[in-house]
Amino acid sequence: MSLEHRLKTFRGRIEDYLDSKLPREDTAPERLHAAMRYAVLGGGKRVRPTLVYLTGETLGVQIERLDAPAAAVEIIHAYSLVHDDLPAMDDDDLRRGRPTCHRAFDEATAILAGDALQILAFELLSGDTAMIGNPRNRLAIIRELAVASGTAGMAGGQAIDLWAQGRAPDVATLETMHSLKTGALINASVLMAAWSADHPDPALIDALGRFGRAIGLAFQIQDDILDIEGDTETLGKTAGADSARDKPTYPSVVGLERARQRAAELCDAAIDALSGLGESATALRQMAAYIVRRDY
Ligand code: GRG
Repeated sequence: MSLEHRLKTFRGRIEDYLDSKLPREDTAPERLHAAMRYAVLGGGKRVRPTLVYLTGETLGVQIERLDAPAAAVEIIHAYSLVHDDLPAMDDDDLRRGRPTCHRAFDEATAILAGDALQILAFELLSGDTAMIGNPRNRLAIIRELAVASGTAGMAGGQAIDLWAQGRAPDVATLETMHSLKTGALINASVLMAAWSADHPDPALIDALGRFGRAIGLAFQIQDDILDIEGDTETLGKTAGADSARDKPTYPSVVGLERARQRAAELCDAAIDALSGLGESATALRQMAAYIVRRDY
């Protein structure tokens, strides 16, 4: 099966699952539920759920075990986009080709929708009956997502991002910011799937962690490149927004050519990390290449 076919299949599966788990908009509080559904079901590439499914497939994990982790990471991602777009943060009007959540609803509703989505992710992980039964593994999954979302992950990276506006950080600081803000959730997607296996081998977790960290950083570098080279219609968000806001990006700090090289190096490092996994990891290797070649 080609990577494109897999992406399509997993995208369809996660759309249906998310739809079934999000609170319905005809139940109270209707407006809040409508905003939550708008934020999550409004498109998106579904890269993080796909990584959960692909990693699980590589390890022979039953797909039903992966639905809740895949949904939880996408829900956290959706909440982060809602909050990131708010006037107090990036103040964006366009996301996934439509008005941002606070534009479609209002600011207070968007804040609350983000908060409720964050909680919903952990409600799913703590209550889903199809996930791995072993409580140690389940706790590891919950912890993986919690750490990746908090100050040692996404929120911490966002704090550096806010600090960095109008400054000129060095490459190491920029890589830390990118790895935390974006890489941590991508890495967590891979590791949550690894913890869904019956007996995850520590060496395997280590290898997948190296893979996840490399593609996580590569993903944000490619995002920075697309902010320069992409167009608003294809991206579904405002192209050039980072430079307009005087935000340091990989290309603004090291130049476009070096940014491309670094993304390619990280793709190679990710593929290298999977050397012990043989044929079963072919789709994950293809995914690493997709992440640095994508055009939106
Ligand atoms: C308020 C505690 C607190 C946390 C919020 C706002 C925030 C923390 C973090 C923002 C993190 C963020 C928005 C990172 C950008 C990551 C990124 C590259 C987003 C775009 O991801 P894609 O390309 O988007 O996967 P789609 O739309 O395809 O899902």
